[in-house]
Amino acid sequence: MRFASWRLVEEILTLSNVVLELVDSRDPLNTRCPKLERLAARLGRPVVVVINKADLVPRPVCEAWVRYFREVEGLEAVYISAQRRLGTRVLRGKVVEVAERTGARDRVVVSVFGVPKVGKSTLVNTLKGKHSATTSPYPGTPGYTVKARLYRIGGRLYLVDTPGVLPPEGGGVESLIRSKPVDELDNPIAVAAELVAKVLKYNPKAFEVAYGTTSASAEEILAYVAKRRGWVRGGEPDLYEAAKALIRDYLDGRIVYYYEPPVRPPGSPSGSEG
Ligand SMILES: Nc1nc2c(ncn2[C@@H]2O[C@H](COP(=O)(O)OP(=O)(O)OP(=O)(O)O)[C@@H](O)[C@H]2O)c(=O)[nH]1
Ligand SMILES: [Mg+2]
Repeated sequence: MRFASWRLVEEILTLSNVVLELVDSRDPLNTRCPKLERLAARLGRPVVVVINKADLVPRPVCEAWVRYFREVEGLEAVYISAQRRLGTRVLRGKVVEVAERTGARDRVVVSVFGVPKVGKSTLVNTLKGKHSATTSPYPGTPGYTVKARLYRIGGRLYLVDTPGVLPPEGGGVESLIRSKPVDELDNPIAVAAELVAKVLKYNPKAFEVAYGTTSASAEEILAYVAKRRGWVRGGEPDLYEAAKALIRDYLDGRIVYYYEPPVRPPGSPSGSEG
């Protein structure tokens, strides 16, 4: 997996008037990128948290996450479904509003960042639409390693056409499944088991809906997936292939769960919540 170097991230941030940080609506806290947020803050670039895949999560929960980011974390936020093209008008409006507040004049340059598989490419394609073929190279900035181009995406808005792929932070299963291609995971069965446990904690019906099995055992779920897809090795269901398929299904948005935002940022000293 090719992550953007932090030097490149810094260069793109420097060119941007507004920074979009995509997160997965199913688990916003573990798919965000605090290091990007800190770097953008240091460079004085406003971040809009874009809660994507909102089609997978009830709308009131998405709205609660927007309030959480705004009120608890002090970050602008919107929710969208890049895939279904929902919320993109609100997103454009938010970008313009933020850009105006920060004094951007003629051209508003927008960049897209996020950990793997949060939907960056889908959003870039959605924003580019059909009639944004016009590109212009970056304004004369010698020394930039960025070869990316700007796409005009309507009005004064320009998009940096290469999204920044950021390394996942914070550990946990989200980091594991996003740290390398699924085929290169050292132990996909163990990773899938961890993912199954996490998903079932929030949505006991997730695998019934996704696959049609009511089992709550990771091994049984994997065996079920393997049998259903005809993956058998030496007479036994091929759990290894099933594990990789399950992780891919999750990343592709075919396994659904959500949780409510906390009252305070995780790890904050005050209060009793864990
Ligand atoms: N349900 C749902 N799925 C989405 C949405 N946006 C993207 N996806 C799916 O999520 C998966 C990853 O989307 P990409 O656009 O490739 O994500 P990315 O962030 O560019 O991924 P990398 O380039 O690998 O870092 C794909 O299977 C998409 O179809 C969305 O709004 N809703
Ligand atoms: Mg991509």
